[in-house]
Amino acid sequence: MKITADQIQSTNKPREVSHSREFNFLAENLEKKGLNVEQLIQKLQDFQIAIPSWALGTGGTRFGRFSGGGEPATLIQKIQDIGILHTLNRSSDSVSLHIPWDIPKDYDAILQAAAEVEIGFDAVNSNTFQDQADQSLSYKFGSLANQDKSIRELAIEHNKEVIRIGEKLGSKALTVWLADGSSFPGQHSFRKALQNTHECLQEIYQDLPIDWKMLIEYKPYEPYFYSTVIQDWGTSFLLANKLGEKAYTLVDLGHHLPNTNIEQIVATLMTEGKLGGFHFNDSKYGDDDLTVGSIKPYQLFLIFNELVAGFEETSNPAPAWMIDASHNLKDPLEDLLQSVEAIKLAYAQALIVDQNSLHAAQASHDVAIAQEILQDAYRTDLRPLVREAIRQSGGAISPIQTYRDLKVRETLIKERGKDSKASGL
Ligand code: PSV
Ligand code: MN
Ligand code: MN
Repeated sequence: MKITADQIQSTNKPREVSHSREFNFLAENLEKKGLNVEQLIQKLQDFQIAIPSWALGTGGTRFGRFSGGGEPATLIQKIQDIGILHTLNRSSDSVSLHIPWDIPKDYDAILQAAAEVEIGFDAVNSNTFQDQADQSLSYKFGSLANQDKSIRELAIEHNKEVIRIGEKLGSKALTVWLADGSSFPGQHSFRKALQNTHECLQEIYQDLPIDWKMLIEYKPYEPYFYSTVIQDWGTSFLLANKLGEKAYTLVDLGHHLPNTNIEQIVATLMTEGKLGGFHFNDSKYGDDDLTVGSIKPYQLFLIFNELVAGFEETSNPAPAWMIDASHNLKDPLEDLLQSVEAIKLAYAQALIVDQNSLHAAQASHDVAIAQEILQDAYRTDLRPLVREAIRQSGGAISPIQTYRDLKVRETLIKERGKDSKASGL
C-alpha cells in the first residue's frame, strides 16, 4: 500500500476551512507575543523522530499478544509501514533497526525500499538480552557483565557485527541497552559486573567508525529485579565519560523509577554535553511503553523545555530522537501517529516559552511568575500550529483521520493477511 499526494490533498480538503480559521487565530496571537510563526513552523518541520523496527507490530506482554492483522512480516514491509507514517505526517524519516530481529539479507533491496519511501537508517540496536537459535553460549546470567570471558567475547563480537551492519546502511550510532543484572542479593559482584561491562564497552568503542556515536541506555529494573548493571543515568554517564567523546547517555523516558525528575537529568546531561539520544514513550508505573504524552504530558513539556533551553545555551550535539513504545491494544501505526503528534506538541509548547522573562523571573526569585510563564506556554493550544507545519510539508492536516479515511489498516490486512505478525518483542 502506498499513499499518494493526491489522496492526502483530497482528505485534507474538507478540513481546510476550519483548520485555516484555527491556525490564523493562533498565529495572530503568537505574533502579538513577539513570536515568529514561520520560524516555529520550520523548527517543527525539521524535527524528525526515528521509528524502531520493533514498534510496527502489536506489542506483547508475557500474558498474551493480540495482533490486529496486516502486520509487517519482513523488514521491507516494516520500512513500507514507516513510509506510510512519513507520508501522513512528514515527521519520521528514519528507521532504527534491532539486530538480529531485523538483519537485512539483501542490502540493495533494503536500501532501495528505504529510498523509495524517503527513509534513512538511524541508530542500530544490539541484542544481548536473548539467546539466538544457533547460539552456543547463553546470556542467561548476563552478556557484557558476565563472569565468563567467552560469553563476554560473544557479546562483544555481536556488537561489532551490528556496527558492520549499520555501516552498510548508513547508520551513525550504536545503541546499547543491556539487560544484565541480578535478581537476588549475592548473585553477583556489583563491582566485577560493572568493571566487565566497562572493559567490554571499551573494546566495542574502539571498533566504532570515526563519525559514529555509542548511545548507552540505562534502566533501573526488568528483566532482573534486584540490580541492573547500568541502572541509572549516573552509571551510563560514568561509562560514557570513561569511554570517550563518541560515547553518550541515552534517556529512555520509561526507564526511571516513578516520580524521577527526568527534566533535571536532561538539563544535567546537556550541561555536560553528554545527552546522545532519547527514547520517547509514556508510563504510569514502570517501563509501560504507552503512547507518548498519554499519561504525563506536562512532564513531557517540562522535558522539552529543558531540551529547547539546552539547544540554545549548551554545546550538546543534536541528540538522536526515537519512539520506543509497543503495547498490546492499539493499531501500532495509529499509536505512532499519536506519539509523534504528542512529541511535536510538547516541542511547540517549549518553543513558545519566553526564556528571557523566565530568566528574569528566576533572577528576581519571582517563583509565581516563573510558574506562570511555563504554564502559559503549556496551556496554549498549539495543535493548529503542529497541523500547519505538517500540512505545509505535504502531510495530512489530521494524519490519524486520513489514515482511517484511506482505510490503511483494512488494505494492509487484505494485502498481508489477518494473521501476518511482525517479528520482535
Ligand atoms: C527494553 O526496556 C527496551 O525497551 C529498551 O528500552 C531498548 O531500547 C529496547 O527494549 C530495545 O532493545
Ligand atoms: Mn529504549
Ligand atoms: Mn524500555
